[in-house]
Amino acid sequence: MKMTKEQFITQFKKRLSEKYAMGVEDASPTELYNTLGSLMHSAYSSDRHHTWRQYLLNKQKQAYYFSIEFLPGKLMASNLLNMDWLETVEEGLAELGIDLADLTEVEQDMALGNGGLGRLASCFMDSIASCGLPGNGNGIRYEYGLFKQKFIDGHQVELPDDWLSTGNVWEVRKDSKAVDVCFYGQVHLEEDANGKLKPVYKNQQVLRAVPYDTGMIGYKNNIVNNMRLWSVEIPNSEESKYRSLEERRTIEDLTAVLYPDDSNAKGQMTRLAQEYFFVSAGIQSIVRYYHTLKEPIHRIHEYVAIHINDTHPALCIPEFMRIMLDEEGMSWEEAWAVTLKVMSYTNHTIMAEAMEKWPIDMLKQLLPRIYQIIEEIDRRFVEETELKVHDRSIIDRTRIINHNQVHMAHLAIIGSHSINGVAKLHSELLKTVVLHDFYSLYPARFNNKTNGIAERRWLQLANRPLSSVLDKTIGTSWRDNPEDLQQLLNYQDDQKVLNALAAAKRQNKENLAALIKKTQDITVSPDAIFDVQIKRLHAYKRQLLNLMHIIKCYQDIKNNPDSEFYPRVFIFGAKAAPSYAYAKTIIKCINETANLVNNDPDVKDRLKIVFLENYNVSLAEVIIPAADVSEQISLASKEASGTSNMKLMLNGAVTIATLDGANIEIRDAVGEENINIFGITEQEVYDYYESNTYSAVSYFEKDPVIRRVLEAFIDGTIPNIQSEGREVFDSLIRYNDEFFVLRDFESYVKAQEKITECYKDKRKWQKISLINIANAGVFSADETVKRYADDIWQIEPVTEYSSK
Ligand code: 26V
Repeated sequence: MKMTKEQFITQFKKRLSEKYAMGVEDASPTELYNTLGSLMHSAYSSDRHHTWRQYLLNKQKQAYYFSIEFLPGKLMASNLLNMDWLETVEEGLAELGIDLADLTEVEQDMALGNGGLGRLASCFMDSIASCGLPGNGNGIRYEYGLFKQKFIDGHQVELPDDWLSTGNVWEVRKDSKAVDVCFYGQVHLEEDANGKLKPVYKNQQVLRAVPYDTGMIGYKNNIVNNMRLWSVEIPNSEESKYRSLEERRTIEDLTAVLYPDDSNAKGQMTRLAQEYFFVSAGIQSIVRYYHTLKEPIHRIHEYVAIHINDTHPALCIPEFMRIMLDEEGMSWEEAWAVTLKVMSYTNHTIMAEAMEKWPIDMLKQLLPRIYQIIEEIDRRFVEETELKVHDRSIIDRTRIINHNQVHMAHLAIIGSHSINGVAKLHSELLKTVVLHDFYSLYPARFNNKTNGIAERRWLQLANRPLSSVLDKTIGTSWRDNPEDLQQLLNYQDDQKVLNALAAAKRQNKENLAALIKKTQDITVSPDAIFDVQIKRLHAYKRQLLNLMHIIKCYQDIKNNPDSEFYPRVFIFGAKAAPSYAYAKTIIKCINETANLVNNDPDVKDRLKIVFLENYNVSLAEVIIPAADVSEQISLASKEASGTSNMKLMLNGAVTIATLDGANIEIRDAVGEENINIFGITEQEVYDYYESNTYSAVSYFEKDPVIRRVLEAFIDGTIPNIQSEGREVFDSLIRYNDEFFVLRDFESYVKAQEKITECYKDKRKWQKISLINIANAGVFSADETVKRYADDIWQIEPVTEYSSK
């Protein structure tokens, strides 16, 4: 795909003229963006076709990553990088008087996900292609992505994200690959001519699933995999049934919006229908492809691996069974044997309220045949387990159908050969606590796959100043092999290198400061410590602990205006689920505290609070390179892994963290001295649960600092939070502080004081920052997906590969 600058310029001008009948001078950034996008698209399409042919000819086993969320962000820069076009295009455009950044600016973020789970899926897509692995995404093409967040009077307001309104240059609609997905109706089983039971359906609703494919381009390897997203339509044959606008709207709503609630599954039919819709369409298209290989159906597991990303696609299991039984004519035993070999499942959360369950009636009504199959899986599970265990109560706790509900995690576990958590601690907790019963039944299925991040997006693209220092210091091999960042350790006492790293950080901080000025009209100084907490707003992530520490700092300054206080900018980015009232309350409290602190002359700009609106992937790409401090302060045991912790570390931020999720592995990588650990351990948390001895009010009574901080929430110190301040106060004192914020407050404050002291010692700080960058390579998603490929999917990189 390589070309020269001159070739690019010629082609670009030609394409612009063909597309818009225009010259460069007259074109708008959007027109220029579309021109470049379309040029890129044509250029990688042949590689895409070639990759696909190669997999087909080699009959390679392929993995299909089923995820209800993908969160790629913008694709232009990362596609350019992976195509090895970035420099040529930048230079070529510059020659035409165009800044590439002005073009990428007009691209809309593809935000078809809520947070960690969706972003992980997209990092994996990048890494799978970059490692030359045959793996594809399967999901939903939501017409509206995650809501856009605005603050009005400090409150979060949600606006629709109409991301497709400006078109999408990367996707290709594939009409020929559309399939039908059926809902509702009645079903009964009848014997066919061969004496086999076959389902007979009445009154089904038939919908059309149309795929839109987006190329997932590997890093400089000519591999282009596929992310297939499904969109709903009314089939021609059914047109006459849906006459009224309202009837049509109900159908079209199916793939209209991404559910923005990542804390509790709401019992909505649409959500359940979404889950079945993309699962059924995806599996049908896989089986259809499999038949072109002309291999016998009972060997499908040798060619296909299906991954269930969290429980949302767990219907993969009964749907795959349905096709094997009803369409391929397999016996139950044969069908179950292949299903188990094909399926694998990742758990992403241990929060009980996020465990997905559906009422039996709803499943039965929407998916009568699937429900029959789930019932039979459940019946056989019970029958089999009864023979294995002495204590019958385990069956009650593990079966799929219980208390009128279908437990999706149980379905996913019972139907998969591999079950993994996303960090060492998380995977251990699954085995010992959360899924202990299942672990005792199927110990061999359980394994760990610590999350990873696409280092190309989060360092090479997001942080070019740092990348260029790295190139000059250790050469460029880290770009292919992030573990080579280790070589940086040789320079930890080299003041010239430390200065260069500090200069890169400074440049990124200036860049973020400019963005803060532009978007929030707040002036911040790059001399201050930039302290960053960016993630979904959740009680367990404890943005409140951060806020309480800020209020303490403010009170210290007020009580002693002339005392020394090292300047800090506290930066937040977070969306709250629209229905999550408490999370919204915290947003309001942070915003009002910001208002108070940022405008108080006594503070003399030593303390600033910035809550950036509409946190998303693109904003993260600006914030992360500028961070000095990375806040990873969830209550131990609650954060499955975290991935912003890895991104911030990679960009030289120093972490303040509890021993939770992947923070533990970060500590192991950098050493105790190069991270600031505080707070109770997961064991202590469980001990409190067991002994029931936690008393939040006693901390309020004993600790005058805590008392003073909490009183600020209810005594008018922070204006405009009469009800919100009371709600926070009550959550801690009246309802006994579910996430042990008061328990960890003192040790958090101490850790923060240590950070300030350390930062004042510039050289020491720079060295710690370097050590963090140098050790971040182990968190490359390339390594993570290779482990999935070897241990779970049993897929191999394409062997014989010739470009075209
Ligand atoms: C649940 C639901 C429930 C219904 C409505 C929509 C919805 C969307 C997502 C979820 C589950 C969210 C789980 C999640 O994002 N977990 C995060 O996964 C990251 C990647 O493994 C991990 O780093 C984070 O620690 C974990 O919180």
